[in-house]
Amino acid sequence: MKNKILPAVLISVTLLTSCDSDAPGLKDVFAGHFLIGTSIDRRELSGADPGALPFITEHFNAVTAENAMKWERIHPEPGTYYFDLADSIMDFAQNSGMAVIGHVLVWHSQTPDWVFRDSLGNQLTREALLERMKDHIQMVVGHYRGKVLGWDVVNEAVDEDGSLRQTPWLSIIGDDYIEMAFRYAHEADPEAELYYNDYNNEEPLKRAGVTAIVTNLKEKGIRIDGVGIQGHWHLDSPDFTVVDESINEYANLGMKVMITEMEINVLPTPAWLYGAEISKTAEYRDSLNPYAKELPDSVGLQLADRYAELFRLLLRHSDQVSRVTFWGINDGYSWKNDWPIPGRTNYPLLFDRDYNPKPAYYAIIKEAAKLK
Ligand code: 9MR
Repeated sequence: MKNKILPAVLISVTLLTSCDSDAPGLKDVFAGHFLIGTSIDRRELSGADPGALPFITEHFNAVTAENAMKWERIHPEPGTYYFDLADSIMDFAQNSGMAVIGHVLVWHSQTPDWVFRDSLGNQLTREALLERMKDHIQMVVGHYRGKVLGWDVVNEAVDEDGSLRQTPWLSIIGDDYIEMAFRYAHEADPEAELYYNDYNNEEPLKRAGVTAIVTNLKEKGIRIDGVGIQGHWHLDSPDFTVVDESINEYANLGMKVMITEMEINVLPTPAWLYGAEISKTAEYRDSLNPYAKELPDSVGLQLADRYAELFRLLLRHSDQVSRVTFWGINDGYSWKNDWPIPGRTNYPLLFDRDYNPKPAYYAIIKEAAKLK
């Protein structure tokens, strides 16, 4: 927005926030309500973009490794663990006083095929796969014991209809693979919070599936602290009333609720590609990439309204919501530039590619200011 004429509705917001600094740190604005997180990956730490790390410490007090702790990265071959990148994230976060979220222990995606097979290529037995899951969790959680605020223990285990997703974890181990993962994680770091994390789990059917998992774990006395709603959302979907209902429903089960991977897609996208099922993609077409040069002000304002609505809701639930994490530091870093359609220019976050705050940033700051 720097050199543009601000739309009239925004001038008051900008004046309101410009007295102490150009753009107060989000973490300070929402202090006392919830942690404000971001994902972080190799690019931010590499030094290639010198603005990245100072920007992160200015605005965020929680980080989630976008990819560095996933099985295929941290444990790509049997018996071989690569902790370097995840360790750098940990060091950066600790030196900056930020909370670290571990992401992720058990997931169907970004998990190498060998995990489910023996050295001859045969499918593992239930016992052997449980052993392998336990070793992995002990090694990774154990490595960061005492340093991670909480782990996404199981990710995306529920289908849209609320049933358990068909994965090798489910077919080889059976329904109890989820509870076993939580048991192993708790053994490996008894102090760490443990979360179930998913996308679209604000929608009623999927929410019912997640509720069943939480209820089962609680009935068995297995530790689970929270539910992550990823929040890969759009200008026109979901209707945020489902988020409102979901926060209440998960919180009523005693769960902390977190929005864990949030962004709001502004590009035309077929509804069958909503969510985050990364095996689904569509081909690039210019008509699906209408803002290749810049985001029109009118769409920037729509995005601001959408974020304002969302943060009004989250602030209303701030006793139930413990963290809100954005999936990317600025528009240039968002995975939404390449998924579900590769090569697009998307604008789903609060800051543009030069770290300038967008109208959406000022809109959520304004929501927090109303409570002061
Ligand atoms: O943002 C991540 C992207 O860089 C990876 O290529 C992708 C591959 O699976 O994973 C993205 O993050 C995913 C997260 O770990 C789990 N929920 C869905 C996210 C978007 O796919």
